[in-house]
Amino acid sequence: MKDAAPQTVYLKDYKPTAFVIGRTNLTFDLYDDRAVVTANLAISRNSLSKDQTKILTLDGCPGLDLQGLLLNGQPVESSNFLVGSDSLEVFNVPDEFELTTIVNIRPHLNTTMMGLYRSRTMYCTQCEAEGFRDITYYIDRPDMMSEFTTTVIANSTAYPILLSNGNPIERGELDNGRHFVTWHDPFKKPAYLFALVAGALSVVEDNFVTQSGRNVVLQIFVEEKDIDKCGHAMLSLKKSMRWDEERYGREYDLNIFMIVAVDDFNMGAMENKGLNIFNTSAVLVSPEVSTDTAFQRVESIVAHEYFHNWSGNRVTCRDWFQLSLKEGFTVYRDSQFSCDMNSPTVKRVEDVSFLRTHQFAEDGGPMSHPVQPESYMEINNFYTMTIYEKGSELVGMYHTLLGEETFRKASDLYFERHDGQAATVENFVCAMEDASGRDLTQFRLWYQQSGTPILSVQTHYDETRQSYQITFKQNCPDTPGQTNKKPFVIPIRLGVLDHDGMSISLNDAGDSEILLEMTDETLTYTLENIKSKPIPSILRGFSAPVKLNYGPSHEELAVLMANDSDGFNRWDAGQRLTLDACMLATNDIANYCESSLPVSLIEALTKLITDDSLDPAMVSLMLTIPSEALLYEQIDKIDPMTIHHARKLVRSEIAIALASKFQETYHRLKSNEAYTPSAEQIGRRSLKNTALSYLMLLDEPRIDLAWSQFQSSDNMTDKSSALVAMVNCPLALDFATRALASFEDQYRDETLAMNLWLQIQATNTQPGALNRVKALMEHPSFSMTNPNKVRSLIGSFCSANLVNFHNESGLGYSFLREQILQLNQANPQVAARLVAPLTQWKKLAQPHRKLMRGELQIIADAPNLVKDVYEIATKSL
Ligand code: B3K
Ligand code: ZN
Repeated sequence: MKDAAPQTVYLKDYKPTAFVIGRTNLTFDLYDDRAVVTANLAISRNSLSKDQTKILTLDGCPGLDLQGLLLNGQPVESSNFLVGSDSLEVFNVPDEFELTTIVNIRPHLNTTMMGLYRSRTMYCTQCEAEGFRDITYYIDRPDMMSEFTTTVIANSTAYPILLSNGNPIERGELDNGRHFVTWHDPFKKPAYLFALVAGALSVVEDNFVTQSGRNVVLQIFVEEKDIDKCGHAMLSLKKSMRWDEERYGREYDLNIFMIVAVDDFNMGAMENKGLNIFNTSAVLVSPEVSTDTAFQRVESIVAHEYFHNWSGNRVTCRDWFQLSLKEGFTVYRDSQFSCDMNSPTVKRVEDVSFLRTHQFAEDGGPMSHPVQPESYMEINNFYTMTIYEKGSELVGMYHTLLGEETFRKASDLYFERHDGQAATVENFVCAMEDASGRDLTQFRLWYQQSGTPILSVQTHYDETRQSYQITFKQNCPDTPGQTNKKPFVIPIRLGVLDHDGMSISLNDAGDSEILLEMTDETLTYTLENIKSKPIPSILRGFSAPVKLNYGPSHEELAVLMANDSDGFNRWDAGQRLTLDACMLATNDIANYCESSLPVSLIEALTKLITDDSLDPAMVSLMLTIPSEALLYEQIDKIDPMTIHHARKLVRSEIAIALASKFQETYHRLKSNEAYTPSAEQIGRRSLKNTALSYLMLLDEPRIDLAWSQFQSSDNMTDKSSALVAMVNCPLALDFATRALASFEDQYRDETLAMNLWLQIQATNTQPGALNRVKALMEHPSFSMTNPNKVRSLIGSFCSANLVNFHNESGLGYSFLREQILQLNQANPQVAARLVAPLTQWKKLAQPHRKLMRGELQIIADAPNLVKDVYEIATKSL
């Protein structure tokens, strides 16, 4: 158990600071085994604060070894300051002064990947959320915006490249083989956006001319071996810069924009001003070692971090309760960008699948929290799908309600009003209100109430009156700390089809789609002059983040799937059909009954796969039935084995029923054209590999196709898809073993490809996965200190190999607990992320429930638990 429970921070306690740091001058003297950090801070009273305290309190951490403290150039007497474990207090300070601190820190011993640390041979930083205090004493909060000048000094042979935020203003040689570079960032920023990099890096350089004609130098720094994997990121960056000018009127502001790729990183990337630091997995790609998914991920993360330059950096957050202000908005911006660069429907489907599977689970679980949380123990635990993905949906709803033009006016207003400020969610809503003239009082509930609203639908057709009524009813389940929720504003995009699939016009103007704004608990919509019972297409484009409770017949779903003019709802109708099939199979298996697929489903899928006019990417998505994790969302007492077998049964039956179609499709889409990550090619590869995965489920699986694809393909998408297909096929064991060995042989030196190799084995659903994972932990390609590898092997096993993780022995759970406790001190953030699968214990059937809870309890009782893990474990019990 913890000695004392960590403190909770509350939104209601927000107060401006008593002092502000107008200017921050930093000097980093880097050595192999230490860094000496000198901070010279120009401090004065904060005019926004009434607090007249004479004590200056700076944030710090136990790792700061204070070597010197000067006030206006004079050493501060020992009676005039106090060093606490995570603070420095200076007494009797005047109203305006300069404070200099000199601290020694030990980056080479820093395994948390927060603050200043080493990744392989380089120095790098990660300061968001509260990592700057691990580097030096500071007022480390986002509303403390300061002008930074940073000098980095290091040995010129080991660290020829010395980077920080802003523009370089001076460089030179020093004694003892050392050199320095000074950087100045003219834009005031909070410390969480500070960055520093030092190392022997190679650079890919390009340039971009902004809409106002300024030239910006673009640089991507990587290790020499990766220099050929930067092209896609550079292209994505230039596209993002142009797109943000065109869609949001946002131009880049410094003369230089840098990206650095590091191997050891807790997340995807970080938007530090002018110096983005990226996980290598989010920047480096090449056709031979990276999948299509990796290419698309790079494009979207590069865009996301770049877009933060306005939504996050120029306008930052007042405090961490406003996190979704920058993250939700930026996710929305990057998803719009990806829609514009690729297929918008495919992107929407992917985003909604992710939201429904993961954010809905979070919202229905013990960590459920509003988009604007009211409290936290550890802010790093709140970089969640609710803050990011649900936050993005909220911005999307403004767009839907206000329309394109007004939404753009509102975002312009927001940026203009708050440029250079630390803003709040409320500021954003006000900008939306002021630009549109709408009252968004009720809309604010989306930020305050947690949980996923349920939208129930009932329809009634009156044949004699020829009228059709749709009644919507909303309610939102209780979530931790919140009961009796008020109704939300729910934008419902609606269309109506006749039984032949033709759109019915909904008003005199002949519109086939309308937008309803639901504000009360119920809403009834009536259509007159309807000749026969129609089929509603509800919540088109997933116009609100709600669960739809509506049970159309299979025939109606089949009509929607084949004819709805809204691509998203066509996909969704197909999902509902396959979901129903999986649920039926689950019941049949649980009751030891024979199970078979509804004929309507087979007919619908046959029609789908034989329609050449459709986008292959969409066909592939529609043939991909709901994941096990999504099925978990539909059930109260989850039995993982039954769900796994039911899903497998449905897939096998689809494979049998459509075998010849899959074969034709596979051969039709095989191609020799040179690889590009274009949406068209990605779509074709996706459908081809979906067909292959079905062909591997036949009684006589097409191992020949998989093997030859594995051997002959020149790109990682096809190679890894073939490998996955063989690894998961019980009859292809020998081939899978040979293929895994040959993969290892070929890509031994390609870190990212080897991570994929680990992941493919971790998600092998065949029995014995835990032992395979344990054996792989001894493999030279695995390392417990690299977050990517932990995620690839341990994370994937526990979150994406559910049938094995949930093995009734409970060994999967105890394995996870061991790994969490091992990482607890070394890397609190990675450890805390791993707890997620165990937090869902209440939804599982016995014995899983009891076993999972038992492991959570062991975690909660463990000595020296970091607050990251403590918060999640205790809140989940
Ligand atoms: N803002 C960072 C995330 C920081 C996470 C800190 N635990 C990356 C992003 O969302 O763009
Ligand atoms: Zn972000």
